[in-house]
Amino acid sequence: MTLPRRDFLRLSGLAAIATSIEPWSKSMAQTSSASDAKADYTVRIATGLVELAPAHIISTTLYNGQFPGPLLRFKEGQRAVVDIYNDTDIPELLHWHGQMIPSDVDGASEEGTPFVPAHGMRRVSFVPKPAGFRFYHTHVPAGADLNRGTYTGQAGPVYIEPKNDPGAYDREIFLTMKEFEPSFSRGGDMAMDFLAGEPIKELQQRGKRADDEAKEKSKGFEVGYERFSINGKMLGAGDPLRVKQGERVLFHVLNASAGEIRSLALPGHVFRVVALDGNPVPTPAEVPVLWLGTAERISAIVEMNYPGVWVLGDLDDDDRRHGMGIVVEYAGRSGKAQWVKPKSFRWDYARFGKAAGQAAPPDETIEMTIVKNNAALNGFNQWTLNGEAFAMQTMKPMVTLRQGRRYRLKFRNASDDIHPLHLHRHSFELTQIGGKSTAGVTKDVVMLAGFQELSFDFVADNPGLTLFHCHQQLHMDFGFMALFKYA
Ligand SMILES: [Cu+2]
Repeated sequence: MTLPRRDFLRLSGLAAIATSIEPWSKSMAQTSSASDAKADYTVRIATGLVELAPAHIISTTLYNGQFPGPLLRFKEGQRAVVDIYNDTDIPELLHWHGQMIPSDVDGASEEGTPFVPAHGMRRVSFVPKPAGFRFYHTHVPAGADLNRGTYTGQAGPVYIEPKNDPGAYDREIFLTMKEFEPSFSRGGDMAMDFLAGEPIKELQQRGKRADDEAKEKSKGFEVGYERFSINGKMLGAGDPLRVKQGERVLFHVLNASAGEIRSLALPGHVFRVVALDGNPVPTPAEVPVLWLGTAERISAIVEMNYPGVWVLGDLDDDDRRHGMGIVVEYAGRSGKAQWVKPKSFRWDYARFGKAAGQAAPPDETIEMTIVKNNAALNGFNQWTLNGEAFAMQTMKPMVTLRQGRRYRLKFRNASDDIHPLHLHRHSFELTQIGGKSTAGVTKDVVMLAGFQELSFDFVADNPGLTLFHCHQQLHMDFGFMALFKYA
């Protein structure tokens, strides 16, 4: 399928390189003067193979020839140097998701980060923060091209070691959940009913009005996948996670999908959630199932006290059958891995918030209403925020921030889709979600349920252009983005 949009995105990407050279020449000069020093890490972007299973070896773009990309460990507050080589034919961007770093190294062209040129390299240097579980991934738009952006294998975990580690666990295991072999379809089958809260009538009516007004009566394209994996292996194809009875395992789970929402359960076990998006939660709590929107991370401790051979897997039977799971095998146990469907369970972020918490009042509240225009762009849904779809041509900032002020963003979702909302270079505190007030849960991605509202607060404490977007590649490429600038 060739669509004009694809060429447009390619051209706009090149235009952004040209415009970014001048404003960032100063930082380029700084980085080149440090070029004698050895980099802490080298990341090489290139086409490679992933053996999802012996009979399913796929070709995609990878970091250092592997999926997931290597775990990069940094020390909080200690400057790091990373050399990024791009062996592909297209300019790339490597985004340091969840870090509070300057715009020129954050890895988003909309913020002014220079591209890593095709067949070229760029050295970046930054002070990693805050401590916790972060990740890195490509930030190029994909549009109608399913061989680009987060549809590829360009994702890997980052762990920023805190100055002091509490560490009430025996070992750490990183799990990256990821789908491969994407294709477009009309309509999807995303789980919808697992988030706390109820749809708001007014938003349903607003959504219906948009449907009625739309020229196209059919829904736009959705993306589906053939293969599912954890740490680059389909269920049963890789080594099992070998555990001992009584062990406390700290799982760091990353949903590195381009747009899917994932769940994870381990029969007979509970997850004690200790951090969301790498940030410790005020109220650690035990849950039977983890739910992760696109780009979300959960750190959870599992006490291994139910010996057997189990499937740690997604609740979706079809996705699990196509690979979304990993076997957990207790020492001295063998046999076929067992899956037991957990009881239905609603995911409620407020559960992990302060017990009787009220967030500090904001200096300013900004409301954003999200509307979907069915199939308005060559068969793709177009997304608007307060009536405006983000335009790559103009990159016009929507919001002007003043440093030091506390902003409350109130999102009203007039669509039936779940949106994993992401703010770059800042973290935010959830203040209202699923119809409830909350405080203390600090994140950088949050799922907004269909026809619901949520509010989060953030302090404008990291000057520079800042991107806000839905983390679904398909939504962000077709309008669901906004740029914030500092006054
Ligand atoms: Cu979205």
